[in-house]
Amino acid sequence: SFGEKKSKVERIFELMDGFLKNDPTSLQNDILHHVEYTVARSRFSFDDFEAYQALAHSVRDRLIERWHDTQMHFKRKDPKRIYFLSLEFLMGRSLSNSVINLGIRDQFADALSQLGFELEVLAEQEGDAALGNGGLARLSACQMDSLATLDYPAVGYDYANQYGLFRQVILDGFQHEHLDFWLNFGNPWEIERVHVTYPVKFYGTVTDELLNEENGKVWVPKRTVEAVAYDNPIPGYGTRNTINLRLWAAKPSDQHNMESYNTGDYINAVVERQRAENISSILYPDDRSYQGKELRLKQQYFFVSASVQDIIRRFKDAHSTFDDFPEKVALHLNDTHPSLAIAEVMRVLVDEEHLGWNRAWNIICNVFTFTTHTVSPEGLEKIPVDLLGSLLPRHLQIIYDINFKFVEELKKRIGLDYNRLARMSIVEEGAVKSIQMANLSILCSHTVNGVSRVHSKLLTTKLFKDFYELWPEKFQYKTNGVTQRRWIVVSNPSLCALISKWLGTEDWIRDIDHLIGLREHAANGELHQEWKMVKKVNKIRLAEYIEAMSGLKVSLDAMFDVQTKRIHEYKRQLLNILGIIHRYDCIKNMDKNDRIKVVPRVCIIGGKAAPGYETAKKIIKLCHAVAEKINNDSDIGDLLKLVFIPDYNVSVAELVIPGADISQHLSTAGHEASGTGSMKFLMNGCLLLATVDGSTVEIIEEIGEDNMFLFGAKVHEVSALREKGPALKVPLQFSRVVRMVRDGYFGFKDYFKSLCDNIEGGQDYYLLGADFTSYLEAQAAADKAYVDQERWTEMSILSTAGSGRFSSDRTVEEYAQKTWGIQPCRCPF
Ligand code: GPU
Repeated sequence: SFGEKKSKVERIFELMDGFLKNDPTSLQNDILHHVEYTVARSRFSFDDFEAYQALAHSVRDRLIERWHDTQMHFKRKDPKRIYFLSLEFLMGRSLSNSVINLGIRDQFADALSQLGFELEVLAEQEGDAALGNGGLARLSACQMDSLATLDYPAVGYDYANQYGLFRQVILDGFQHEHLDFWLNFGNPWEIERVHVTYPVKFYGTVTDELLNEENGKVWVPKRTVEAVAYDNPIPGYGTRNTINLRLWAAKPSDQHNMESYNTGDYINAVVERQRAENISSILYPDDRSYQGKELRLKQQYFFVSASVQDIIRRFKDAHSTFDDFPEKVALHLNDTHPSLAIAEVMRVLVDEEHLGWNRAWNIICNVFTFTTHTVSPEGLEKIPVDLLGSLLPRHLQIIYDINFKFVEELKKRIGLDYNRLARMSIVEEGAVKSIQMANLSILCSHTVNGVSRVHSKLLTTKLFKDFYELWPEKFQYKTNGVTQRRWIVVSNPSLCALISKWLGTEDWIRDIDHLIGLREHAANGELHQEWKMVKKVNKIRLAEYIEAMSGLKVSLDAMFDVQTKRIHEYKRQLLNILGIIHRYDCIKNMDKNDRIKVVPRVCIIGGKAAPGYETAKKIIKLCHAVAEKINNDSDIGDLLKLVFIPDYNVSVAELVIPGADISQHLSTAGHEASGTGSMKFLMNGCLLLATVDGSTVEIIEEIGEDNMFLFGAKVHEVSALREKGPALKVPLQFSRVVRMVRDGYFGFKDYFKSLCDNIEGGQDYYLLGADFTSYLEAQAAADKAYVDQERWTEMSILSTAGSGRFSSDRTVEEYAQKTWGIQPCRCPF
């Protein structure tokens, strides 16, 4: 009847007049609703895992509201966006992080307790999202958290791994790799976007016919797979902004290989199409080493191509000319892994948008930025030309063309210095002709970043010296950082509360500069008491975990000494183990009176070895063999224990780091680009025992040498030491502990032989022998400091207080201003 017909919008408002509510009853209703209708269990009977799922879906609903608002806001404001391309994101768990960032942790905890559940217990049900290997991958995750929190209009892109990083299982002290079926039980944190898909093409030929110089060429690909978007909302803290991490999953495409359908071979056609999914099934588990595998290249191109199509589609929705592209788009290459994006954008602009080479090139040079995470030339990706030419023939041509013009230009600038031209060329001639992806990335990016000051120095004086001399203005560095939301607020709630109490504010969670305020209380006896209590709580948590895992009981009075990170020769876990053997040997030879003075230690080591990295695997075995001996020696008791924590990942780190008294960062100087683990320990009031390498150099400036235990050769001393070869003097103590391993004191004599050979007789590339004495001295200094608990506690407080500079908020702020040229775009509440 008249006047009663409502508009669609009115009707919608009538039905949904606002956002989901966060009072206890609403939250409980939502959780039960998801138990019944999403998880499909009876609300009268569901277990912890099902409760977690229902809870996660209730949180997801709230994330989606903010995510929608943020995307709408960005769309309306159309700011310049940062597109963060990374082959690895180590997100870990999402539940606790999400409820904290949404500001509804306590509400959920209360609501759950009335239903008979504990938030912390349910949070343990979640598996880790391990779409990455180590530091590089976790850095991407920390930076996403900071980008969201600081209201930057950012999108992260990667491919969606079906299996994350392998699960490390230890049997008889040996590492075994098991598949991580992390998606088998569903993933409430992702949103499948069946309508956001793009075809990604491979193989085929490029027709010779040149449309004309301006219009580009025609690539006739032979295979197509479909990229389907899976969106992962990343909530900021203290803001409504919730940004997107878009992951692409490979699905069979209709356009793929039509002939096999037509020949009637239906079953084979289906099986072959199904193979498309392999592209996004697995994560390569070897960090820092490049293998030239076709599948890896496919993964890189797959996610890059889908992302570039997505970015260009979004741009074209709002703009009519590509000349505006650099004002709206910053494309970040997180290491060289996504650097095919350069050739892909060029291909789209030239071949599909017909902009002409020069116009396209100008655009390229103004949108790309690049960060490199390595210090070693061997770590740089080189893609064999044959491989690239067969998989992506047009991209290879484009790279050749870019290189041709570059080398011509270079000859004009530097003359015919053929050695230098060869070093700088994107195409490397040699036994295997290949594309030097770092050179391509440097050439095409307007900014090239290192990840610490020392790293940057090594880049400009060694690795990329030639490029630096040509374009000094391109080179910058942004010292890495980690997010205090994950590494204090989520992982160490007691410390979080204590910090807020003493600072009188929670502002440090959003603005880390406040943390420095702890310094003025560093000598306060009352704070000392509370600080020690917090450490104790975290040590108890860790000790319980160790006992549950290995049956080993450890003493809470002992110093918890932790080294957790990927196993690498340069990170020198072996130095740590040899130091432990030395300690054991000393204690064994002490009389009663001296033993009383020994500071008891629980040495904790954890980390994964790349499956094909034999030496790293031997180091893991050695750790177990030594632990077996020490832990079963009743003569030693609580004076020394050694524990290997298996399957170290983000959630294990959240447990281990807050419980550590001291942590070790032992890389041979000049080998760790930055190191970010140390920053997490630092935030948690853990003292550092470290070489003067990577970001430690800057940490020293904040914390002061007196509050850390430093040792070892400095960056500039390393090469001279190496040159000495067999003439290099090593201390007797070193030879003695190596001999114990060689002689089979810990068993497995033959198996460990190569480990010993690697570090003796002039073979000791990572200088374990050369650094051994000063390492032991630093350890002795740590023991001495631990005896004076008040002094130790003060050092611990000063560590946390000085950790502010190592927040990823600072890093991201620097990137935004100096590299990406982006502004915050805050969604109204
Ligand atoms: N890093 Br290259 C990785 O974790 N994986 C890699 O493949 C490469 C570097 C690390 C660096 O080793 C570490 O020093 C740095 O802190 C981290 O990247 C983040 O920049």
